[in-house]
Amino acid sequence: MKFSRRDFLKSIAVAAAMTGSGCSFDAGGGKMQGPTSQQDVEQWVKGVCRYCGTGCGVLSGVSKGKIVAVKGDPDCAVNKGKLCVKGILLPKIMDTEDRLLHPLIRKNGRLVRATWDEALDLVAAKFKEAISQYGPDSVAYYGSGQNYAEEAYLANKLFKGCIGTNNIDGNPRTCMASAVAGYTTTFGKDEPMGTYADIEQADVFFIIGANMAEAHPILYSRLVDRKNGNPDVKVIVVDPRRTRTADIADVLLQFVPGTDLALLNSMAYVIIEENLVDRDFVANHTNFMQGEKKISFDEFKSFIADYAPEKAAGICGLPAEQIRAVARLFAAKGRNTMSMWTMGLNQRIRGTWANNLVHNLHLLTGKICKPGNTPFSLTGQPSACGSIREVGALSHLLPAHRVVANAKHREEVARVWGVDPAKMSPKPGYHTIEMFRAAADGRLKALWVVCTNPGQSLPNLELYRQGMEKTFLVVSETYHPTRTSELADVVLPSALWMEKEGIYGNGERRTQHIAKAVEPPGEAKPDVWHLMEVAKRLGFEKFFAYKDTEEIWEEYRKLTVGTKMDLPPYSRLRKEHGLTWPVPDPDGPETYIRYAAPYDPFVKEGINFYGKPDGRAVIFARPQSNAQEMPDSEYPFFFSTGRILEHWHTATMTMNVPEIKRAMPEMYVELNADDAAQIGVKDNDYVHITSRRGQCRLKAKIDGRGQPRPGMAWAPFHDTEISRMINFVTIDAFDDISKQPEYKICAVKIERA
Ligand SMILES: Nc1nc2c(c(=O)[nH]1)N[C@H]1C(S)=C(S)[C@@H](COP(=O)(O)OP(=O)(O)OC[C@H]3O[C@@H](n4cnc5c(=O)[nH]c(N)nc54)[C@H](O)[C@@H]3O)O[C@H]1N2
Ligand SMILES: Nc1nc2c(c(=O)[nH]1)N[C@H]1C(S)=C(S)[C@@H](COP(=O)(O)OP(=O)(O)OC[C@H]3O[C@@H](n4cnc5c(=O)[nH]c(N)nc54)[C@H](O)[C@@H]3O)O[C@H]1N2
Ligand code: SF4
Ligand SMILES: [Mo]
Repeated sequence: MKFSRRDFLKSIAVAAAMTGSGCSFDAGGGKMQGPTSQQDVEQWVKGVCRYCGTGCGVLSGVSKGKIVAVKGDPDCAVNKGKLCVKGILLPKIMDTEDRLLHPLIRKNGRLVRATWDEALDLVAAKFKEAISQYGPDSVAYYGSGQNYAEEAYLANKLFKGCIGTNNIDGNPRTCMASAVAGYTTTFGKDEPMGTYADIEQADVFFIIGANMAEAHPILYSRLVDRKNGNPDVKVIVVDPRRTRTADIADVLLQFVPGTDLALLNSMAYVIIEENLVDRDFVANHTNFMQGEKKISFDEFKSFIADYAPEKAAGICGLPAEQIRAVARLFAAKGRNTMSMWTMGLNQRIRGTWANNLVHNLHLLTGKICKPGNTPFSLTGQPSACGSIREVGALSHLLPAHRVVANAKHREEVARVWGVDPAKMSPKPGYHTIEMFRAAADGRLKALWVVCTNPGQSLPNLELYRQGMEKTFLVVSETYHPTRTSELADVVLPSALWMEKEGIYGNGERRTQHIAKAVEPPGEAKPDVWHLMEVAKRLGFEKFFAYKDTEEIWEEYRKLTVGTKMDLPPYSRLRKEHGLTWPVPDPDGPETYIRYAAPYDPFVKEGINFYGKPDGRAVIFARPQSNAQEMPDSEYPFFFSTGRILEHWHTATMTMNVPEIKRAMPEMYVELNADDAAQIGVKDNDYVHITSRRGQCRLKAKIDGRGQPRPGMAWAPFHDTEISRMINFVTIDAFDDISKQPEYKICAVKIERA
């Protein structure tokens, strides 16, 4: 199937992949020429897009102290000069009416202007009081995959090293935790072995639970180019909803939500039954396991016997022959296969297992650690990898993929931090849901939220908003009000992207530098400054005496040396256009593929999964298991949630872009046409979506951009209007391994409003 540029533009709704100069696009009727003006640009400053984990390089055009234009960085390997609509329109998020220009403190129930000293003294006093009265575990920090690495690094040092609590978590828990757990259980180390360059080498794409056309548009454009240039390339899309991504699919498996485990096991069944296993690879590089127990290939085979396509077909709602066909495509000898997935697998109570089962298919067929052959988890946020997974800013982690439970790891980190290792707790702190539960039930006395908006983005929101109101809440934000800052006791104004220098690490292990291009407005200050000032007031000044972000980075970099996650020096990152780690020689090359010679500098020959003591990856026996909440007679629909191209999460940034706001002012719910007819709902009618936890009221879209299968409804979570905030409806059940919540499935009823 040939896919034209026109189809591509249509498929991503508004023009994406526009080059920086003189582009135009039609945003819902309002024709706009050249979204940003390049005429008066005095200087182009190098950075990285503020939004998705693709990590497109950008050049920001500065004029009279303002960013007036953004174009794709032609020297960045990720995007080679292309940007999607959100990237191109970045200048519009800088200078907005709702930018927070000075600190706010709650007095007599109202947030009023305060000086920096008043605000910081109050934060320090409240944290001190809680720590001395209730101990270090009565305070917590909730951070973000959109923070610069230096910001997350300092937060980790302050809380884990100085205060002595591991209560630091962040929004990647809602996003990447199952991918982390998947990689670490299967391979012993986090993060993908491949890079985006595999896209240009792959012949078969297995895209499961990812809507790349809307969520990773520039990667999607690379996929479209690969397919257009090579007629033999096949694309398989697995999603219970027909999405824009499915427009280029050769096969769409529009299956029953939550039946991925059955499908993936059934593909493994076919691979074994039809002799598509790479026996040498399996014998030399893998172990089979069921839970903690090592099993034999034959035992695995009898486990998988339950998943014959004829049986899985009934569970998944797919023809058995289609499952067979897809397994054959995946496993075809002599062809390269790349899997990509995102939240459709991760945001599930069996997200970790689902990740394991994708890895299984690559391990069984040996389609791994070779160009174009890789199980590649797409990362959501611009620096969920760089700032959270690598820095170790989750409640169980320490820098460079270390863990708090390991005494040697704690000592190594304490040495570089200059703190007493005895002060560092071996006990993992609160993960996200537990943290906000602790706020709701009073265990948490003070909470600092930085660069994330949990007052809108957490599931089962009613409970957690109450928690945020109860506890002493500090919010570092660029805008006000947001659905979180409105609940705060103190709001600290933050410098935004390119108003501060720092590092992002994207989804392919690429570390990239963002220069400071302009001054922040008003009294806004970088988040590192917030952290250093609070640390000082808590008595930890000597641990935070940095003169710039380079010093912070170089301290952190020491912790990466010799870990096989070696990061490059700042001086190099300033000059170059991103490097994929490990970069063990500070002046040496980046790494294309991990675990395999000749690419990985730590592997002399062949393949070595060195994250595991015996160098072998694990093929796991994991059974199908239902979502936490399944449809029943009272709540008969599957309800799923996600995102659309134009908006970013809680839309604090994108609703500030007039062109985007005009095109997509209000969120909606997608219904299947047959379901809509049955409940008597027409396109654009309003409906109530009700779960056991809450309700929202949304416009119905039938045969719109995405089309759910019968029995399923789907809505984006970008709307800030209380009656349209779908997280009052979603469930807070979470994966017991990764602790990631199940945003992708709950049960609802749908009625005309
Ligand atoms: N435009 C835009 N891009 C973004 C973001 C944004 O806000 N806006 N956010 C970024 C972030 S942080 C993230 S995490 C990524 C997320 O990127 P994606 O995960 O690609 O996006 P989602 O829309 O959350 O969900 C993807 C798909 O999962 C499907 N799905 C639902 N249930 C199931 C299921 O049971 N099985 C399977 N296989 N699929 C299912 C949904 O129908 C949906 O099409 O996007 C990143 N990119
Ligand atoms: N229903 C549903 N809910 C979901 C999901 C879903 O699929 N469905 N997905 C989940 C996922 S994957 C994610 S990643 C989360 C994302 O959820 P959030 O992280 O809560 O959403 P954002 O809108 O990205 O919040 C970032 C905030 O940081 C502010 N900000 C921007 N730049 C800076 C800065 O430099 N410093 C500071 N201090 N603040 C800044 C922005 O204004 C914004 O308010 O949502 C989760 N929630
Ligand atoms: S694809 Fe992602 S990183 Fe690239 S311009 Fe678009 S939002 Fe930015
Ligand atoms: Mo995410």
